[in-house]
Amino acid sequence: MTSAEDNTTVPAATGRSGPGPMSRRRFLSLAGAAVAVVGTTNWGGRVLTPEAAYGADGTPDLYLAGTDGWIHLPATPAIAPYHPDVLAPSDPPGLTTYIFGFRNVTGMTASQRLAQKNRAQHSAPLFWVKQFDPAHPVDFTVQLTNLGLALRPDLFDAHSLHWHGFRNVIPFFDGEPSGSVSVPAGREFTYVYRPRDPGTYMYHCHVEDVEHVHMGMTGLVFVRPLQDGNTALYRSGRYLYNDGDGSTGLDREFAMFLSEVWAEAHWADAHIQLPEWSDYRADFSLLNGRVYPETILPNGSIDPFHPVHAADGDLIAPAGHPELRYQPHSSLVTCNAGERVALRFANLGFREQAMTLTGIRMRVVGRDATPMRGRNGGDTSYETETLNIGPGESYDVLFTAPPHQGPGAFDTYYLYNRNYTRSDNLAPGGFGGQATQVRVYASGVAPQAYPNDWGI
Ligand SMILES: [Cu+2]
Repeated sequence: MTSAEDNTTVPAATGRSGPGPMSRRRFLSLAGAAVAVVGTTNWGGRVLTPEAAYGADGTPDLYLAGTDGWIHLPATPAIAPYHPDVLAPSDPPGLTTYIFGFRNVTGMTASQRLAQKNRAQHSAPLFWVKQFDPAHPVDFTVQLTNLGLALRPDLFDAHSLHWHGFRNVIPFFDGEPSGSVSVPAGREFTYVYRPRDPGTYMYHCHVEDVEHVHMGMTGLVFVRPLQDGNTALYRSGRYLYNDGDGSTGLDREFAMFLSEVWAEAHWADAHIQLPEWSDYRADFSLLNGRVYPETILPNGSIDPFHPVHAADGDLIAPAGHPELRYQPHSSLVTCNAGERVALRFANLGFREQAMTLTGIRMRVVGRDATPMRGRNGGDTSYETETLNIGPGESYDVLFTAPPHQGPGAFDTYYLYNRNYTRSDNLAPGGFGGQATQVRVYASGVAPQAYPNDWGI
């Protein structure tokens, strides 16, 4: 791997700064082994120091806020006194569980932004970036503000952004607080990314990370390949990787983010108690922040770059489901027969999961943001019906929607966790819930405006 020194500027004879000599390590970093090059270099035509980025007052591509809040999980059967939590607000109705989390506050006024304290969502906003293009060098910036924890002002925890698996060259933007910076309550910070490697990642706060990850400061992020736009290899011009042959071309894409809730730990944070993490026992397994069958209810406003919110900046609940205001991501997969559908899986729960798609073979074409190619470039993708996903892992999967059978408007296939206690609502009222449906229509599903968009 590379290190920060690879990107250190060596003053040129003219006095202007310029790239250093082409050492072997530097050559390797340029060859694509590295990502997010941010040092005192003008490689790529732009001088950028951490100090410059820190002081940048330009408009960030994305503006996130870290805070606390409440989400809805099935209230019965209860786990007294932990679930549902008696401290949960009554508006909107149905909230049960205290969380920490992020919100997308891009484009908000200062008063709207500050009003999002105690309005965190789970999972965190899904977003994506384009692979860094040396021909058109533009960095991706994410500003993070820490609004503080409304319910726990005694916990003056900082927050940070950590792209898990992202091959950062320097730690400055890595978000790991002992080797980098984090954002104290009331402050903000701008992260700068130069994404070199396409694929599916996850991001999370890295402060007190077992606690903050479990409390909900987790989401999915992915990097779109430079090959996007090439309609010669695949009709849609959209891909998972720079495959060179169209093998990862896709017509639709859906994020499938796996997380967990141990009710006692969430209750403990709300009630000024200390959870004992060695007692960890997840009560709920979540898919995109919800449990089945709520996973198949509509999306809220989830397009990160065209956010729609209430006048005060609050999230707008999916129609008819006020309890899901802070869980905006649907997991329902909709597609037309014959289309190629990408599922981007990432797991930031603390247990291994086994996601099965019944009746349709999945082809695994990427793992941990790495295309399934051998050393000689050979195809190492494989077909499976079940994905075993460890904590911190991501998988990119493609399937081709089978012909529509009927007689209904759509055929339903189930995508669920094979460990039934984590996938199905076996208990009365519904526990577990890492399950959703794939609905295949004969035709008529419109092109997606953004990932997880139903198109209907
Ligand atoms: Cu945090």
